[in-house]
Amino acid sequence: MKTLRFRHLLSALAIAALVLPGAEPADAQSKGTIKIATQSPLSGGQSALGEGIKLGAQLGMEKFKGNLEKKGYKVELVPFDDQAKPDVGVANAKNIISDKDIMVVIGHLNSGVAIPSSEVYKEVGLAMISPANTNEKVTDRGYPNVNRVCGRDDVQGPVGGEFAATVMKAKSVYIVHDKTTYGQGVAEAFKSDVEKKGVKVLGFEGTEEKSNFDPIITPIKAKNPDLVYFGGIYDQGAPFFKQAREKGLKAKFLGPDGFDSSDLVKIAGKTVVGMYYTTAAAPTSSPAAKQFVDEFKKKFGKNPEPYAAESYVATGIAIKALESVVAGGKAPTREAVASAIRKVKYAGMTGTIEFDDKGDPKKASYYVMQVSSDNPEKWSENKEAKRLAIAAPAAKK
Ligand code: ABU
Repeated sequence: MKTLRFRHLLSALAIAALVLPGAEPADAQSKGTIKIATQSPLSGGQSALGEGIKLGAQLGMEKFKGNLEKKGYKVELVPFDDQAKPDVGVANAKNIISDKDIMVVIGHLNSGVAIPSSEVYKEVGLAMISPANTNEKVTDRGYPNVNRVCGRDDVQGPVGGEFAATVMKAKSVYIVHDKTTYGQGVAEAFKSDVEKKGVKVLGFEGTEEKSNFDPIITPIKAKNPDLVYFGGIYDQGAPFFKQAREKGLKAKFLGPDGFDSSDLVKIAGKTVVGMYYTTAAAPTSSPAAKQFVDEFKKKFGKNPEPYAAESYVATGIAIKALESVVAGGKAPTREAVASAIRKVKYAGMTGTIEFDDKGDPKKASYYVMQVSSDNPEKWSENKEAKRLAIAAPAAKK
């Protein structure tokens, strides 16, 4: 008799758990873990931008993961440090694909790291959404798992070329690049555009030098160009421009989005105030970004670096795709998530993003910015000189 009463009590408790307010809904039983990885440089000279990518994804995950948790999934972020090195990115990528819970990678910063790492992701159909990689080869391979939320260097180079010729009114330019896939690629795109516009290219050279630029600056000075363009990233370009100005070079300076970091003025100070750079990162001074900036500062105690907002948006896209995959009650697969990402239409702080059939945003924004202060805290106050929305070019054969 006692046993029967005990059984009734257990049944009543089970029913109460299903119907009482505050009881967990049936689909909130644990369904496992979904992980999103980031890959970006968290150490070394480019870690300001790399850490921004990680933190942007972290904030995005905290903001958007609620619906997946309600469905019963534990959602985790797993950050990897690719050190801006292709071999490290590839080694991390092999570890990433062996963790079956990782459904999306948000990364990388460097196109030269993203391209070989995404060959590894492709082996298992693992989706990558890049917040920052601008080299055209990232998406021109036409891989179904590779996407980016930013623009491309075959547009960014000509945007800089047009600005150099028509607004800066340069008649001659000396072009230096860092010999990487990104730096050399964007420098070549810039060069071919300015040549078409009649700007004389007095030199085009690559260097891996990081600290003593004397042997490059002396011949540039002798040629006296109106403009010096550096295709590369601030950790190398900032000391180059600083030394060039200190050695008396009078030319104006221009660079691509690798210069879009507050660390540029931390390294080069007043010598780069007034210089221009092109970028595909949306300025965070816009009203649309205010909430993101406030939340980022509150959580991390510092300003978001450029491309942190794009990383936040990329994470939002990943989670929206994951939600659509698990909506029918099925466990997510990497192939299903990659395919869902291509179909997402996402309205976020950087505008509406829809991918074309090679993984580029159908339309991307490009900006020409001018450094207005040597105070790194004021990086987001740099002056916007030009803004363009341009459709993604077709893949190059
Ligand atoms: N686009 C800025 C970061 C450099 C890169 O794409 O390699």
